Amino acid sequence: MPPSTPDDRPNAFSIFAALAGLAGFALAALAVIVVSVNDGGDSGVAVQSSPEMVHVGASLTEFAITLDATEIPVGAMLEVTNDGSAVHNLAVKGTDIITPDLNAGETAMLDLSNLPAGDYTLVCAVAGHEGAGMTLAITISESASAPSGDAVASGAHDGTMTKEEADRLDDLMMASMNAFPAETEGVGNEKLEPVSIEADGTKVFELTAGLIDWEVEPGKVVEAWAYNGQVPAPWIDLEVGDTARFILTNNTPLGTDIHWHGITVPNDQDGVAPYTQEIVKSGETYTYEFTVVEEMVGMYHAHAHSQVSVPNGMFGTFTVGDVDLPVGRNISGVQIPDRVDLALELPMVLNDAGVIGYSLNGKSFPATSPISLEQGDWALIHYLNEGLQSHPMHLHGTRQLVVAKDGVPLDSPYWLDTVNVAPGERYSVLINPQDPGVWVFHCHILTHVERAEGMFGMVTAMIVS
Ligand SMILES: [Cu+2]
Repeated sequence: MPPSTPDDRPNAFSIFAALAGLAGFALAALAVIVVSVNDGGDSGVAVQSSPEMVHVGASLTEFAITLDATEIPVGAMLEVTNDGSAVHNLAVKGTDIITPDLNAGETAMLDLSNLPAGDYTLVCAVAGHEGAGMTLAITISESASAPSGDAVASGAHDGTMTKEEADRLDDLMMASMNAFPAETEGVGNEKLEPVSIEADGTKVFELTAGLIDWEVEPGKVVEAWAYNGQVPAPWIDLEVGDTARFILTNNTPLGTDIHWHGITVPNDQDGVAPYTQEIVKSGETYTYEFTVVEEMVGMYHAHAHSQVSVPNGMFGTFTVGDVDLPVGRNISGVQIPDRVDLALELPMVLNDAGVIGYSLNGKSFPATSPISLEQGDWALIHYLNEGLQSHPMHLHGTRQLVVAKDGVPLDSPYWLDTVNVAPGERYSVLINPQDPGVWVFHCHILTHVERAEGMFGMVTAMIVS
């Protein structure tokens, strides 16, 4: 290829300029399309707004709508955030202007710019929520001034980032990781002890469902839905042949039931209202009783209104007996000793939604618990996915031997460094770290573990001494 001559350059530049001009035209056309779609008024998401467009903050909770101002200038947008724990939306009554359904923590824009001046009513259109109090009168007027403090967040990560901004983000990332392990209030997964044992040996347990304050990450306290005041719920650990009675008290606002996920129970104990029982209304109690007949790694959670209660914290681990370990066997060239004494058996409950959000055992990094082991220790970890997404769980420094799937011991255990766990699944893995150090242990969907301000969510570390 000949070296470029001064004569070539204008040519190359003019082609570039022409391409850039075309791209600019395409972007402008796209902007027009986006704006015109939004002008239809049927969508509250991802809008382009002119610089002078006024944004008014709106917050949804149980069961109230809170606005920065109820007198709103013509042409404004509402920036709507679900600060509650249930699903909500926001609509202008008598119009088709409505946001999508928002899960806890989600935000959408509601475009009011097509509405002429006048009086309107905002409501949450989720069944029953308007009647419960989610209704608010507003006035749109020519004379209203913009409320101070535009709350629209900006987070540009393009080529315009300054060195100062990059350094600031680097510092935040390092600080977030150096904050591990952080102390927070509350621990989940504590073993559930019987409140009494009947003469015939029946173990009687109490499970009380209710709303609690839960510190999910340092300083971030959410209104969780929980059994016995903890997230995850207490760990139920029985032996094959045990008969257990569970007395459920429902102090949550909605009706509920308990499904024993993966545990073999008679149909009338399956916990699915209205098929196998009546729904347990708020304030009521209900009793389950069954005998566990086989070894299992299971879970328990609400079935009715599960899309609200489970992501918000009503989930727990239920083990029966011990998982059969492949002792004395050779697995892909690795000899497992004849005797394996576990230094640790750890349920790791995965979640990604509701007020708990991306978390391991009810905590978001750096509040997740480190896994402390000594060189050569054996540990058994049960992944239990109570979330709405799959999570590929990746452990640095040692392979994971998958010994059971959904509580069933595998005829052919296998080694992985990343175990993908879909909603409802359980995987039991054996680890035997040999190299000391701090080894991170995290979901490998990177947005489940990092945001611009640093590491969070589904991360912990195995600390081998
Ligand atoms: Cu994930």
